Amino acid sequence: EWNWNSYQTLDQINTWLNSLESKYVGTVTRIIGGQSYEKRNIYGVRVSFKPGNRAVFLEGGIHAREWISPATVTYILNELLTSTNPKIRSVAESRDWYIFPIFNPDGYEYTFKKDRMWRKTRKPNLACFGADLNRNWNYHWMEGGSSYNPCSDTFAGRSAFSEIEAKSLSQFITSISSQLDAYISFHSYSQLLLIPFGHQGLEKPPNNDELHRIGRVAVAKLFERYGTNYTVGNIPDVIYVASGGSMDWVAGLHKVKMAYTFELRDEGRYGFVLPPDQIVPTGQETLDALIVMIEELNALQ
Ligand code: 0X9
Ligand code: ZN
Repeated sequence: EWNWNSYQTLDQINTWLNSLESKYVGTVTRIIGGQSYEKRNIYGVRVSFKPGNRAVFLEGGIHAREWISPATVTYILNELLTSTNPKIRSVAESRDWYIFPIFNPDGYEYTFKKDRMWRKTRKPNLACFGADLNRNWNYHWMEGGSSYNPCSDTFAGRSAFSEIEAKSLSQFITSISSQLDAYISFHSYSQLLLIPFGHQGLEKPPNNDELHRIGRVAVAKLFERYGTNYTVGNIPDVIYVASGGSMDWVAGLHKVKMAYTFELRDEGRYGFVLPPDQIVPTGQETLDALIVMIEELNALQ
């Protein structure tokens, strides 16, 4: 049964995404953004309330065990479609939305069937399986925080875009890149709002100060709902050096002006195994933050 009181399986999420097209005819289009090693389609939706809007991309589930990510992304998608709150409605209708709850379907399925703590994709490499899908993108690939060891949880793949999930999704993102003003990626856990870039060295986005300012506004708004504390900063400053991430590729190559990564709840008490009764509160506070981010983005142009 579809709800946000429990974590939903890959099939449940894909069935729900598919159902939206006929429920919101003319507004929601189901998209196949890429393919996985085990030949699954990577499904998403485009939500468009009116013609001519520029777009925002929401990415979830690149790391399999971070279940709160797809749950939050589907929560946000549902609110964008159904909320009657005037602020949410006005932000929702100010943008086209490309929303992909699960970038790594093989890994997500594996966490339900075999190993709750699986992180990577599932393609065999020598003695081990999978690459870290957030280390495989072709922007400063393998420049810190990645491993050459196929058995490591941060294995970057044999080369940039060696993994079909990253390769095919990157082609889709390139095809819509001229529409994109924002790319927001959802991970867990640690309660951080991350700003590019993750590789070694000192590269910062050209609008770094603006991204910090908007980030602080967003986490202040997030705090207002339940008192959840977030820290904002460039990746190496608040978490660790990590190269080859999707957000960095979008920001660095396509120069999308707003790029953030949320590390959602919690701070480690439950970690990746966040109790399902925290899905709705996490969704609400994260939506609060997202709405002010897009209001700030809309005020920029
Ligand atoms: O290590 C990661 O990929 C992320 N942390 S997690 O615990 N969810 O695995 C941090 C991502 C940093 N983002 C980029 N390098 N773009
Ligand atoms: Zn992650």
